[in-house]
Amino acid sequence: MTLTLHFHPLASYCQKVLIALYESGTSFEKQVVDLGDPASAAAFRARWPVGKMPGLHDSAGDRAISESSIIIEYLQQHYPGAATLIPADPDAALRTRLADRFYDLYVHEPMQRIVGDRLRPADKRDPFGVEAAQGVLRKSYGILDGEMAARTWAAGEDFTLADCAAAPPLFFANKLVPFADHRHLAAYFERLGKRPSVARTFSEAEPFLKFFPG
Ligand SMILES: N[C@@H](CCC(=O)N[C@@H](CS)C(=O)NCC(=O)O)C(=O)O
Repeated sequence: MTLTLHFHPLASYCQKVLIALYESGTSFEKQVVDLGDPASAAAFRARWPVGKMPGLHDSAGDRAISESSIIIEYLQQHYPGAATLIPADPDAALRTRLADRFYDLYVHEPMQRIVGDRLRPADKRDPFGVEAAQGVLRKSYGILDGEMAARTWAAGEDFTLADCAAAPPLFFANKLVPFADHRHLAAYFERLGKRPSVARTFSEAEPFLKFFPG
């Protein structure tokens, strides 16, 4: 059996899955996708026509799995490792999935929108959309700051899927809309940065940070 992650070290949703893999100590192979290279992009799109990274290939059954949260769920179901990233308790699992959705929809998505706008040609920019995305981020920071006043990790006292989802977008979002006086959120982000799985993922992205338009 070989698990292959199709990814790029700078891509934030790929980082989410890398953190889960490192956290669990699951062995896997890496296949870097370069969406700027037509051959690499076409090979990736042949696996997942949506064309968004990451993708996981499991040689057992020749299965291709897409979408970061689903990949992490798949890994937990089929290759449970050192970490339990989705709690066995059904209510705790729902809280974890809710926090995962929150980070994807209300932190990751607006962060990507702001970055995407910076990558557009000057005459195609959307200041109104960027302002709206910045507003979503500020609102999310306020909600998260309140939550993190009483929590160690995103969904409670254990490191879970939700923390894998949180670290990458917070890293980039903080560069675009600083956490400012949201001190509980800032302290949580500092804890995340000290987690070996997160620190490793961020350090592997370091050589590519020059491409981030932040
Ligand atoms: N919902 C997807 C989002 C994946 C995503 O947005 N991936 C970005 C990289 S972080 C991507 O592939 N962007 C390339 C593009 O949109 O063409 C997931 O959770 O995996």
